[in-house]
Amino acid sequence: MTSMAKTFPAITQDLDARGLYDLAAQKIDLIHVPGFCPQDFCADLADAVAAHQALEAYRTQSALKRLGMGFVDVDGDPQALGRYQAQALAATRAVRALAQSRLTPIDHLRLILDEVWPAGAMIERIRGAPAFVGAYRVIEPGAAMLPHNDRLARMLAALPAGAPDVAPEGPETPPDSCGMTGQLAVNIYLDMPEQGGEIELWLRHPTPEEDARIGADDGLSRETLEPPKLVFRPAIGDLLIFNARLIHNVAPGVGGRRVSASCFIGCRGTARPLTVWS
Ligand SMILES: O=C(O)CCC(=O)C(=O)O
Ligand SMILES: [Fe+2]
Repeated sequence: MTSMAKTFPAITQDLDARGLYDLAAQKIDLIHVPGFCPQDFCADLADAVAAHQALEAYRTQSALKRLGMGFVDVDGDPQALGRYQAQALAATRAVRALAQSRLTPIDHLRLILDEVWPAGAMIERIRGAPAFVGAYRVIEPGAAMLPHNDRLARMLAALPAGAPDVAPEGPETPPDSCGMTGQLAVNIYLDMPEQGGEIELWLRHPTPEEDARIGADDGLSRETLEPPKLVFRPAIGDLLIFNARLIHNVAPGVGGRRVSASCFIGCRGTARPLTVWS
C-alpha cells in the first residue's frame, strides 16, 4: 500500500467531526467555511460591536479591543477570575442580544459542534463555573499583535491552586492538566481591512521556553521566529478554525477595521463532549 503524503496546505471546508479531530491531531492545517455568516448580518453585527459602549481594550494586548472578557484577561489574578465567572453568562447573553434574535455566528457554531461531535458539545466549566463564550474583537488598522499560542492549561496554572477543572481523559495526545488533548481557535470574520489582517500560522508548537515566554509576555518577538508556514486571508463572512496550541498571529490591517467573533474549542477525545469558551 502506498502511503499518502499530506498535501500542503491541508485545508478542509467540512465542519465535521473528522475535520475537528484531524485539526487537533495536526493532520490538517485549517478548517475554512466560506460564507458562514451572511454579508448583511456581518455588517450589522460589526457596526453594533464597534459602537458598543462596553467595548474595551484587552488587558494583555491593548492593540485589541473586545466585547466580553476573555479568560486570557484573568492573567493569573484570582480577583479577575471572580469577575470573569460572575460576568460570564450575562456577557454571553449581552453579545447575543446584539443580534436581535437572529442566531449569532457563535451560537450557530455551538449548535453544529453539538450536532457533529460523537459526544456533543457544551460550555467549558472553569473552576466549576460556566465560562464566557463568544468574544468579539475589533483590531484597528496598523495594530500589531504578537505571535502566540493559546493553551487553557497554561492560563489555569498561572492561578493559585483550586479545584481541578475536569478529570483527565483523552486518547490522541497525553491529556494536559485540564484533561484536554487539543485546543482549537474559532474566528468568524465580520469585517476585514482592505489589505492585511491575514492569519499567520507557524504550524508548530512553541518550544517549552517559547511557551513560558508567551505566558509571561503575551507573545514572541517576530524577529526571533522563522517566517510563518501558512498565511491565509479570510473574506468577510468566513469561518476559520485552526489549532490554537500552535504558534499563530494576525498581520496588521491596512485601510480599515478588522472585526471577528471568536471562541475556543477544547477537545478531550471523541468519548467526551467538546467544550467552548472565550
Ligand atoms: O483573529 C484571528 O484571526 C485569530 C486571533 C487569535 O489569536 C485567536 O483566535 O486565537
Ligand atoms: Fe490566539
